[in-house]
Amino acid sequence: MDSCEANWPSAANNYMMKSSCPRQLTRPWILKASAFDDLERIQLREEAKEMFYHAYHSYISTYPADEVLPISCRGRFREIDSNDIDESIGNFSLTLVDSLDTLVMIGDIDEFETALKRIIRDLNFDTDIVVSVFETNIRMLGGLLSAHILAKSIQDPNDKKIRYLNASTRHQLNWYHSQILDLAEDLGRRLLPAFETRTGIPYSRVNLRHGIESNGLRLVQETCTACAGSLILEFATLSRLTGDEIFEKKARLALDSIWRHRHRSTDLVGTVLNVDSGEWVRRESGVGAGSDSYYEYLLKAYILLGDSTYLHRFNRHYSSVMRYISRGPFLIDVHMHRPNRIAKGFMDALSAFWPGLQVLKGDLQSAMATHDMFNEVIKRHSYLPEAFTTDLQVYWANHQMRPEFVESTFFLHRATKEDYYLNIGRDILRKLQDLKVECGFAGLKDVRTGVHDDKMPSFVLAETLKYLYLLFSKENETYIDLEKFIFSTEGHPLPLELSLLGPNVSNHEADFEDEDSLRELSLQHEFISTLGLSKFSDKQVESIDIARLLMRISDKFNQGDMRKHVSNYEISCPSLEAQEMRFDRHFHPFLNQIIGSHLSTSQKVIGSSQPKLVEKVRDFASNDPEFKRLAPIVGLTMTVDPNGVVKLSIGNSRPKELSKRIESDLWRGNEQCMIM
Ligand code: DMJ
Repeated sequence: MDSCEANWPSAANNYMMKSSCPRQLTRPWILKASAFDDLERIQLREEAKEMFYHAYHSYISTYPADEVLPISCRGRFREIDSNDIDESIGNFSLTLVDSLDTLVMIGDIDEFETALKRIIRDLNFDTDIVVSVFETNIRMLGGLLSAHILAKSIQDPNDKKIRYLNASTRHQLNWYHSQILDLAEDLGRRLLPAFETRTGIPYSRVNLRHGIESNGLRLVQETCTACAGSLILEFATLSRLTGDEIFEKKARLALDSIWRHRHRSTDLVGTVLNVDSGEWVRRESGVGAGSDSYYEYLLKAYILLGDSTYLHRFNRHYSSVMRYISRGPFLIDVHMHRPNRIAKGFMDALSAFWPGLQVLKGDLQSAMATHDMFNEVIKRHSYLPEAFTTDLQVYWANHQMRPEFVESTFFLHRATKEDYYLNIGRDILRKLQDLKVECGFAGLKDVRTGVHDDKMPSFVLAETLKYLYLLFSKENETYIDLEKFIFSTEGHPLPLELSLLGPNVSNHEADFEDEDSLRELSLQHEFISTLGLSKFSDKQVESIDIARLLMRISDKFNQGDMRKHVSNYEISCPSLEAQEMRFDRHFHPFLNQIIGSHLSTSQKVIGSSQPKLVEKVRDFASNDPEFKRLAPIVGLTMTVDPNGVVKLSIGNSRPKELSKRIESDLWRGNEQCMIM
């Protein structure tokens, strides 16, 4: 048994025999030009767009329904003719709102404009309908907010704060006066009564007209961790755009409360808790259904809002997940109080978002292994079943065309530029085409029988088809500049500059209960400024500059002459703090990944070539204009050590205490962090 195999649970043996170890990432920093045939890539991109149109126009023929039933070609409404009790729909034209920003991403501003006008004319939230707070937030509120932001950006493409477009447009949307933001605010206020609980953790359901004072809503006190913990991105955006702090405060207090109720020694959370007592009702801890976007929102809240409390919490949870839940490429639920006891023998399809989140975290190697495992399941059953066992057997057989796997594929492709992920994307697209029916795409009741389900959830348009389109699009081919956004859990883009746009709601209640946590956070801050990130903003050096510089250096060492001298690469600096640096909010997630690869690897060269290498390094450092411009500002130095390892370091002074900690705990005695 090799070292990789030894880490895998024995139930995975079947899979192991077939695929041996997960693929290793080689030379992750090389951003190769894609060898995937470009014509084919463009065809696939256009095909994804056509698929979106097929779904969208089918839906529009049933407007103002929430969704279209793709086989019977009828609209799906809440409780009117079908007694539909699904609380993610609410007679509020869900699919249209959820699709708005996809229209912009594919560049159909005509249709975007028509859709906005429809919504402004017709949408009314003053209805006696009970909806899910979580679903309404991520799909409706998120859809409205990103549509408003994009409408503003189209209206004034030269406004410095909101310059988000890659392409010019003849549309001016002169008629638009923030009516969509008004709708979002109205909706946000209708969700607020849900937060009237002793813990600040919101009820899972609310009546749009009567709050929680009807339908016995106060009696239902259970909610899921993801339901309560995935509100901050949309609520903070609403606060920042309207200037009213209430939304962000409520969402933040809910997160504070979940954090307080985590298990103190394992740092794990369960999947269901009581909104009044905060007690855990279901104590299994995992990353799939019930918890998924809670983790996602902690990391993304940090990236979006720059509040390191969220990062601190994410990091603590991440370490616990990797310690207790992650087993080889699998993620297996454990009991939050007894983390060595497995709580479930299967994984769900929702967990396929995890590798995408790991890309943002910078843990590319684990992301690739888990993503590969999901791909194996798909290869075996043609589609990802709703749940499967660790020997890759079907556990829950339905398939809802969920976006998580394609989302992770998109992020992995952006981070690695490997054609491998385009090939996987092509397979996903082909399989999805097989689900095409008269009025859209229909999921499967059972992946083993291929029997269709007459449903097309709104997330197919908001996410699945969007991520497919984006996967086959080059950076400059999307109508909006994705580097300026972070995606919500429903695939709605929210701008990274958000924290500059409005009130900053911080001061977490009971943030850091113990001295260790406090110390860790202040060290982290110190480290970030020591590394020069504060200098970046002072001197107006942007993250993109430094990322480009690192890429230039990397390219240099992997081209022609130099390539001969490079023999292998090895991981040598898995520094926690160095990884934190990447999440300074001035750093874009995709760039984080690129920089991350540099930070965590070293490049070894053949001893005998060393003099030549030293010469090349010197030559580069003294002649490259970008290097010369940026190196003094960020404290960047490049050296070749006696073993022939090229070292790059950022930052030149470190406080004593921090330096001690780094040497003992993190950098294992290395004087400086090597980033090549
Ligand atoms: C979507 O609404 C979101 O991605 C959410 O986070 C999870 N469920 C669906 C997709 O599966």
